[in-house]
Amino acid sequence: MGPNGETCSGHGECLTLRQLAQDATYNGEPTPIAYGSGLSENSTAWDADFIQHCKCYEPGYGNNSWYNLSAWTGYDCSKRACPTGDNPFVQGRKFERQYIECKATGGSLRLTFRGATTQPIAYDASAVEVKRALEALHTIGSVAVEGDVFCVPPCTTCSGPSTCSSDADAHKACDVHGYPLNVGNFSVEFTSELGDVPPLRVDSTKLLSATVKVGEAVSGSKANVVCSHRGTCDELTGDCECFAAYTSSDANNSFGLREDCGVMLSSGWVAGK
Ligand SMILES: [Ca+2]
Repeated sequence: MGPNGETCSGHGECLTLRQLAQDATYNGEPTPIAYGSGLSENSTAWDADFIQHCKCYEPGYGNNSWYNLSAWTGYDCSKRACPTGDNPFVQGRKFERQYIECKATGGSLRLTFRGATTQPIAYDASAVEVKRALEALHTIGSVAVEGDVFCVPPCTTCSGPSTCSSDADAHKACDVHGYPLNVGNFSVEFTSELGDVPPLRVDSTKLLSATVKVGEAVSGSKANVVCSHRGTCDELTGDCECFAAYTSSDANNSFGLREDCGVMLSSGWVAGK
């Protein structure tokens, strides 16, 4: 109850254990569980529909926010989660990078990350269009996408501007100067979601003559800790109060918009203290 008697402080919904198990996630990935399924065959999970608990809202990235600080937390959803970041003193940790190999002659596909699904992405989309579709998800803040054309068949020999000598369907695999493009071979680097993130899921049912493969090129290894362990979390506001000399980073040892205390202001400033 909130101070005015609202369920889950007005920032969540009250669910039974059975419902909560159906909504379960692992590393942000939906992983529904049948409550009581671990019990022996003839037992009943007596409390499945009696015990209730709050499931707090986690709106994620929305309203053009640059960092995911909008989650509510606490047993009654009365507290705010603070931004997370990498530990600024550990070198060499990496953002996760996944590859998407795709060949198709038409249609569109959808990508799903941590339970959120994009609008249809055209088979011949550019890297900018793929990036825009992914960043529109509430589960992703920012990604870096590389590649030229998403899913068109490759061209062995480009014979002129946007012209493939061997395959009429592959004309989009040649650029306006008559050079082959990097097709069907995209990489997606997760620059806001830290740590080992779950794989992108592909719905290719609307793609024509498609083969699609998604995999992990680099497993994310950055820490994903509250206020980068360089500040304290004000649970009323969801703001990090950074220790002296630390400020907002980009999770990559530079200044950024995470508000996570993940970068040092300057070593000279510290030495002068
Ligand atoms: Ca991963």
